[in-house]
Amino acid sequence: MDDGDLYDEFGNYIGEGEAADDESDAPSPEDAFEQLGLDDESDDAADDDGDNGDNGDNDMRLMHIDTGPSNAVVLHEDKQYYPSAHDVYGPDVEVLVQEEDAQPLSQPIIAPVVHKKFTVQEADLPPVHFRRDFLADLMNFPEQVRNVALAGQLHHGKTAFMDMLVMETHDLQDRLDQRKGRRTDEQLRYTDVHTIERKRGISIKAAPMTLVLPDGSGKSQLLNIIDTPGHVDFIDEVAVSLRLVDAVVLVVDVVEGVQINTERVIKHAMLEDLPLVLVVNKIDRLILEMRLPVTDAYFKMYNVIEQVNTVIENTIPGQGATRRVSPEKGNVAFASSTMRWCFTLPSYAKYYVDAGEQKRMEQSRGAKLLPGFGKEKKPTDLHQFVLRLWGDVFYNPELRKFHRKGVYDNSKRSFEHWILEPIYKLYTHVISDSPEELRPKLAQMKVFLKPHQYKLDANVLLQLVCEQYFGPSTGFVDMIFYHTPSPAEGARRIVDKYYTGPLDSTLAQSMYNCDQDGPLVIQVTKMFNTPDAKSFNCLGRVMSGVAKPTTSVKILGERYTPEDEEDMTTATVTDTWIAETRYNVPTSGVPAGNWVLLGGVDTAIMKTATLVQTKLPDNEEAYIFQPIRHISECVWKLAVEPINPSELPKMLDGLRKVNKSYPLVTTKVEESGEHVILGTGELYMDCVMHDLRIMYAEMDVKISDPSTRFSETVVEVSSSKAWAKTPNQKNTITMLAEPLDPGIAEDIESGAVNIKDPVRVVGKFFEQKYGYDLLASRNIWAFGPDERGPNLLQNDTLPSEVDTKTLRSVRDTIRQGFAWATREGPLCEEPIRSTKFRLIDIKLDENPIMRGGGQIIPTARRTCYSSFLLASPRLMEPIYNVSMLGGADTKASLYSILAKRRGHVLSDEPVGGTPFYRLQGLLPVIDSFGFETDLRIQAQGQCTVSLVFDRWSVVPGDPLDKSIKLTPLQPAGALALARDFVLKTRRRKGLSEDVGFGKFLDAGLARELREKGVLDE
Ligand SMILES: Nc1nc2c(ncn2[C@@H]2O[C@H](COP(=O)(O)OP(=O)(O)O)[C@@H](O)[C@H]2O)c(=O)[nH]1
Ligand SMILES: [Mg+2]
Repeated sequence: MDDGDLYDEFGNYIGEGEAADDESDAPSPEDAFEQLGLDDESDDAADDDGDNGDNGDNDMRLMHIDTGPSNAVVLHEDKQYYPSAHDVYGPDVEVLVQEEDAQPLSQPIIAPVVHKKFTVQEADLPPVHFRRDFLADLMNFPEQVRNVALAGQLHHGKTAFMDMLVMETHDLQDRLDQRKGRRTDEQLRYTDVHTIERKRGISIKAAPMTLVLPDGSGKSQLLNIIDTPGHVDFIDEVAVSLRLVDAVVLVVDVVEGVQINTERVIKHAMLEDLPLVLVVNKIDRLILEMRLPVTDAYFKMYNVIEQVNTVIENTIPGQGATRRVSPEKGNVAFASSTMRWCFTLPSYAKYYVDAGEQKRMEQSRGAKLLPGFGKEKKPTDLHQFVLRLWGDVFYNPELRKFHRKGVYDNSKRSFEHWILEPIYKLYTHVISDSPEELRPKLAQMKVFLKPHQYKLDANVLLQLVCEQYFGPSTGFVDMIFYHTPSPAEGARRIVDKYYTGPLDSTLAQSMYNCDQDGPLVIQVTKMFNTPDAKSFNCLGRVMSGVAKPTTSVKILGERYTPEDEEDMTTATVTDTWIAETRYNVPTSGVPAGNWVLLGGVDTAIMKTATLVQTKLPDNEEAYIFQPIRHISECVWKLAVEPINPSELPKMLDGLRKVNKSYPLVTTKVEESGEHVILGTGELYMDCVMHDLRIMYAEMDVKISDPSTRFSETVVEVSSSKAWAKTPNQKNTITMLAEPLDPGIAEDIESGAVNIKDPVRVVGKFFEQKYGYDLLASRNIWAFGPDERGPNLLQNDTLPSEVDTKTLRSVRDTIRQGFAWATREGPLCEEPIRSTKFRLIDIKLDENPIMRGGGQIIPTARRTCYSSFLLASPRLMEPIYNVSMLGGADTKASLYSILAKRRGHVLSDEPVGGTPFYRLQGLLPVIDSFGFETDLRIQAQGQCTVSLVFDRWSVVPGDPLDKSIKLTPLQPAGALALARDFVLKTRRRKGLSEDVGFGKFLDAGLARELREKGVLDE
């Protein structure tokens, strides 16, 4: 070390020995003082001396800013002993000075910035096999676009099917190859992005993607596909997705066949007039897992397809034939999505026909002679060939002829001969042959692999071979394009069915035509949270016009009507993306007929909304699209409460966001101040609570024991007329309550009859279906509590006794009283159901002021209540349909568990071609908590079970019977259940234990009833 290294330019010693000494000795102030004069270079050198350079030393340095003694006179007040924070940290750093420790030690004074991420997202736009600007161009041609949803039962392979399409369009292979260890075999699940979806391996949110895929003729087509969850609890996501599409792609596992959710999806699709195409998935399971012989495999597929057709026929009796799905029609595809292949009869037949002359055929498909249809030289007619590939059509290879009957020993069904056998052979060879044997055979089929690939795992090898053998899913794309309507054709169905405005307006016409140049209308049905869960993006379908960023729009909520504009706000669309689930592609505009993901409009939207441009041409009025008609009902109830009461506003904000994220969830506040969340089932609520606690509110939330919604009903006609006087004693209303005929409540709820239709139409419905007489059917005033409410208000007054004109003047107020009464019944403030209220007499004051709303509404309500209480009121509870699939030895567990929980089994049948059984039963929702876990434990996980809301059923026992003694902590007896439920519900809601006839009955009526002995003292 020479002197230059030992001394700095100021002559200070910076050599090693001294520095080491410095470390051990505390630096004297003078040292520190001197070091302050060091320039950057020596500073670095000092740092280099050792990583554990003395921090105290550093601090000292910062504390001194005086640079040596000076002779200048410094006034006392100008003296600066310490540097200011600004000097030390520079201008860019915000400095907080805190007097006292206000926070607990566990909380950092300056909290680190946390980047929250609750969904898997691509960092950049991933490479794709098409050009993105081409995709954007294609959107302008509705005839080349299709909007479809993948739907079906849980684990039937929808997400896997989507993965297959993603792999065909996205360049992800490199990324997959980099996976190591156990992760190599993991399914991609590209459209499962939410944390819970990844953790639990099921889809819980709908996931849209827009892909450009080639069809059979090599032409590029645009597919907007939405992958929906299959779990029965999340069927609300299916309902909102189906609003955006023009057709449903039903995915069915060929082994399990049609299951409960498959049924519900088919039913919904049929009732909404949605075209349906079928994908029979997991064909590989028949070969590898079930090891079915070729003929049995054919029957199994046939059986599954016919199951679908049976459900279709049962849903729309008499029209099933036109909506049939069948392979020879081309609307059924066969697939094995994990093996990444998919074909339809036309696409498979095309391989043969395209192969042209027989010689090449012989080479490529192993000595199969194509049928000549009579003339040997004539090329095979693809269409005729396809028609003969399904059903009981047999092929004789020697004669090269089709027969209706298998007359020859070796004649097989043509589907087996031409399709199943080659696939079986392919699978068998790949799995059992050595690489040397395999290579020539694969070469015959025009499949060529790299040498190292032959050594791969059988599964991976199979996948590689199948990928080459079957090629891309052009069959699927063709199926979609030939059998589902384009957005332009599909728009008519959507507008006719769901648009509430006049259909002859220019706006409606422009939507019918899917007109890009028309005024902007977007139907938004689904909200997706951003990865940090702070806000939402809204997915909608552009019905007319072009959705562009920075456009101002009017957001019309579900309660908007041109007369009542309260539920309307304006906002500016900040972004219009093409939604790809894991990433969003920004665009300059999305034209009519396509889906758009909108940014910047989420605050005003709760569930669904209609967006229109701020000013419509010719000042036309805008109307909304109807809210979604859901397939399921929310009956599962949970009360929530913040652990720290001061965090209530935070929880409310969280609840608002949960409400946006889950289409069917409802939240409300009970009179007692309890916050209640209603959902469809256990898993649903589990996900809701996860999102509330972890994503949206980030706080601890206490929950009550789970409970259910109840309903109140009557089982007899009121034992005596119930009347009540208005508070001014000038008017009297008299009513009777009675049960509705079975089926009416369901018809009203399903929309089979609509109170908004003309009286004639509504009357005819009740006349024809339920045998109402003409007078009664024309006098139906209202359904309650709302248009779809399962109760009925009927005017049964005699025109000879009541002046019709005065009666008409109070009709609306009586309706309102009726709606109020049916919304909250007298037993425990749960909605009334399946009850008819008949207005049999009314005395009204001459003076209109004396019969105003303030007088009539509460009195009508009280009359409803008293007639209700006099008609043997009963409590109703929701019932789940239990559907289980499992082996023979798991059956007993279901029987025993159901019996313990007031449930029972309805049907028990084997699933053809498999060792499984399918059992169906009923189970009260209130006894279903923990049922699934119970069953899984008993059956050791060998079964799957789905619980879906099925019906309302009367709880045994009289809820008003005071003679029943209920002992705390003991289960109530069978006939005491109703009373038990009513009392518990009342207690929870903070109501008095006594239902209180006195509160609802008019004093005069009560006296009258006591005299008659109808009412106890
Ligand atoms: N054997 C076989 N398994 C499949 C196939 N498609 C999907 N699976 C498996 O079925 C399970 C559920 O698939 P997933 O796509 O998540 O079902 P989803 O609920 O309909 O979305 C996964 O374990 C897949 O590996 C298939 O074609 N063959
Ligand atoms: Mg899925």
